[in-house]
Amino acid sequence: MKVTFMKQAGPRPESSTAEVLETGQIPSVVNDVLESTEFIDVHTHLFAPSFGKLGLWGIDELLTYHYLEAEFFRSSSTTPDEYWSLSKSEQADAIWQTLFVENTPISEATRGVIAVLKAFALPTDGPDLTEARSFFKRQELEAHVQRVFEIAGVSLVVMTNDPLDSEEMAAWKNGIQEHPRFRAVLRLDKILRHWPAHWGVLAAQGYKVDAQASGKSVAEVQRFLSDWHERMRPMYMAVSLPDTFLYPEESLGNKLLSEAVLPSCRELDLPLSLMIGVRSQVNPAIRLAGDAVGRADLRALENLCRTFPKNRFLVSVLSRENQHELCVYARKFSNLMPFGCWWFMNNPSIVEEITRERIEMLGTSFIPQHSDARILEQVIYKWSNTRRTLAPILANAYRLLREDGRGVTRDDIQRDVTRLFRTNAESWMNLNGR
Ligand code: FIX
Ligand code: ZN
Repeated sequence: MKVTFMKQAGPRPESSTAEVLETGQIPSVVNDVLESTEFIDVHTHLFAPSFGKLGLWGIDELLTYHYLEAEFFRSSSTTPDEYWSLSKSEQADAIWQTLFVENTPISEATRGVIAVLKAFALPTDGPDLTEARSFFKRQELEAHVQRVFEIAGVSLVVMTNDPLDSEEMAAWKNGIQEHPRFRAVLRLDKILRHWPAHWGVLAAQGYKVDAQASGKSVAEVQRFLSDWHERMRPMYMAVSLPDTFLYPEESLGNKLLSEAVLPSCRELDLPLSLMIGVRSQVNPAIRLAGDAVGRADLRALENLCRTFPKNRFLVSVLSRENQHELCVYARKFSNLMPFGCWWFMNNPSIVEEITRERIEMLGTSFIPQHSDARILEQVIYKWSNTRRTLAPILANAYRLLREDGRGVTRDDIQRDVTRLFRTNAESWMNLNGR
């Protein structure tokens, strides 16, 4: 029996946002709310303009994105060595020729470039990049950043900041002008995954650490983290972990994780982001494009959430096979916040599958997506893809809710979208408190 219902309270206000929507109205209202709500992008590799050349933007960077390089090497006879010997613009020309002229750009990453060109009314089927290059050359970066964020419907992006990267270290030490649209993150891969190769950098800065992370090393790493917390005012600390990551397990990384990083996160009231499942450099010849995915044993995450109940874990997993487990663990541990459809998961067909499952199992208590943008203009297509993919999923969830006996209003939809793309992140990262 189809249940129809009406809100009992008072006369029906004229087209108010509190009015219960007819089934037919739901899709357009969901679209409207998604389009009109500015999102927080919790994980990118973008840099504020004051970081200079560290921040990538423009057509040559868009085309030499490692997602496109991976696809280029599949469709071109050019060897990786030949490709790396080209200049940036020659590389971009080669990728445009192979993936956009000699082939139809129907992959997610190539369609992304087309969407960016369209957003700036630039030709999407030109034989070369002349017009696009002159357009980007004319842009003044700060104004361009504002325009790109406006088109993308993003109010704030969270960067990925490596305190052991020499270029970035120098930028921070010279004093970085804070930018209202860019917030920092303390990325700790070098400390937690490559200590043997990097402890020397801390020692050179006067921190009393050693190769075995013994003696004062743990306390000194904590001092290092609090110094960088002071300098960066990060939203969270972060590390990407291999598919082979286990916890507990005897390792330098796990020692520093449990004895230095997690205590510092508690002390500084910061979440720790774990991005789990990368198989690094399975094909080093294609550099950044050479990473792959592996299914991880998420019992490591189970053990961390249980062992450190006062720590907040922001988690994204790279393997499709780990997505359901992550949802289940999030139902078990309220100190676990799943976020995003990371990297090889960031394809509409898979985003759809993951997001449906998360709504069914977690309601609105997760962060659906992040862009992982490495080039500024990528936020335009990464977020339009997300809005396009999520609209029918949300509309369907509300249609089912109505069929099951409870109507939905525009206010309900706005509250849910705001929670999914803003307040979950704000509260977990304590954004407004920093
Ligand atoms: O570890 C990460 O933050 C990954 O997102 C990157 O390393 C990766 O190269 C990437 O760009 C994924 O989209
Ligand atoms: Zn990333």
